[in-house]
Amino acid sequence: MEPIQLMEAAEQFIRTCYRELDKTTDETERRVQEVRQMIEQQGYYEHTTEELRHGAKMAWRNSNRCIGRFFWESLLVIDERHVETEEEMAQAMLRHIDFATNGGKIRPTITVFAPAVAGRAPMRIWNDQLIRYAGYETEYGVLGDPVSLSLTKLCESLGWQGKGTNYDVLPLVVQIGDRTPQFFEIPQELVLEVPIVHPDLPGFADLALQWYGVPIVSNMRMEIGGIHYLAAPFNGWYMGTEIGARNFADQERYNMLPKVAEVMGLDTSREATLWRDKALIELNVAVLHSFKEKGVSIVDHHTASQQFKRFEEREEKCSRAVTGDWTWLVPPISGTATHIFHSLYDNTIHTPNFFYQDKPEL
Ligand code: HEM
Ligand code: NRG
Repeated sequence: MEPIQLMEAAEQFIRTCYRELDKTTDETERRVQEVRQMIEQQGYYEHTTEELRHGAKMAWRNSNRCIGRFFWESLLVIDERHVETEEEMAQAMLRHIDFATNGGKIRPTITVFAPAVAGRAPMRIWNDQLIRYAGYETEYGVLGDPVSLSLTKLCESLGWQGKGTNYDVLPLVVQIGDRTPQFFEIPQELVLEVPIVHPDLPGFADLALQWYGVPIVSNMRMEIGGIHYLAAPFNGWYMGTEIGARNFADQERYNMLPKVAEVMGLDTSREATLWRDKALIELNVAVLHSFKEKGVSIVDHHTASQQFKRFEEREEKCSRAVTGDWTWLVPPISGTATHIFHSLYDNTIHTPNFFYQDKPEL
């Protein structure tokens, strides 16, 4: 970013941030001057711990596709900007997993590594999420999660070898600058997993489905005040439909609807029996039931929609316009049963925010 644009973005962020934090005009102006000086002298500036903390919360608050934003103020921010090596990066990511998992009572958390600035080697995470299942191409079709085929191949090229089950947790893969990426196995005891059972259909357990407890998105770029954090993994807890209506159900993922229909004894000879819909619902019942039973935080899509409604109301009270992406906010099942389907959302992108970024390169 050009110094002028950076200065503009920085100033805008500092002013909004300091206003929200009830800082005096004096303190705000002093900080703006200081930031201006840093940018002039070295081409970038550093966020204070407080700016980073609040900036990350604002980034979540501005995430138009996220239905979980009611909780934005409770985000826990772990500042790991001092980390320098691949080994230290991996250690910090393991600490994140442990802290956020919290024995099942999931804590919404973000770990922030050093941002990309001129003259410093960028820190990158190759994983889409810190915990995800490997996917292997076999002569009988894909084993595991098809979404992970390319990362799994890369891991294998680096010397990693999975067990070859449907649920092999991939290692953490990190890269600094143009060095070769390094992989680090995640100790099993850090990975909380949930076997999927159904409250009143015993046949469900035979499908041997399981999922990990904590979704920790690690491929997005967090932008605060013109500073780009390329490695800033964050997590909340799952909404049940992410697993039950997408990860297990999508044909390009685990594609379980036909098998679920089978254990349910449904008539799959015609689409009009709505066997897919019936299977989808019971699969989602099973996911919510299993997480609850194991004491792992999860939210159903009706409750999440109600929480999102309260988020909209609270933002309005604070005189902030809510932005949202309708196409993502509407849950993938029973959308019309939520208020979101019947609402209109302004999809303007404000910063701070999270953005997609190009995958790292070898
Ligand atoms: C997207 C729920 C916490 C940032 C989503 C989606 C859901 C969701 C259902 C759509 C995902 C999809 O369809 O693949 C929740 C719940 C949370 C939570 C229940 C519980 C606390 C967070 C946190 C952050 C965050 C802590 C960041 C600090 C985002 C972003 C997206 C998103 C950036 C869009 C991802 C993309 O474009 O691929 N969230 N979320 N969410 N969420 Fe949240
Ligand atoms: N759909 C993805 C996860 C995306 C983010 N979802 C959250 N984020 N709940 C999946 O693995 O199914 N979060 O930060 O809690």
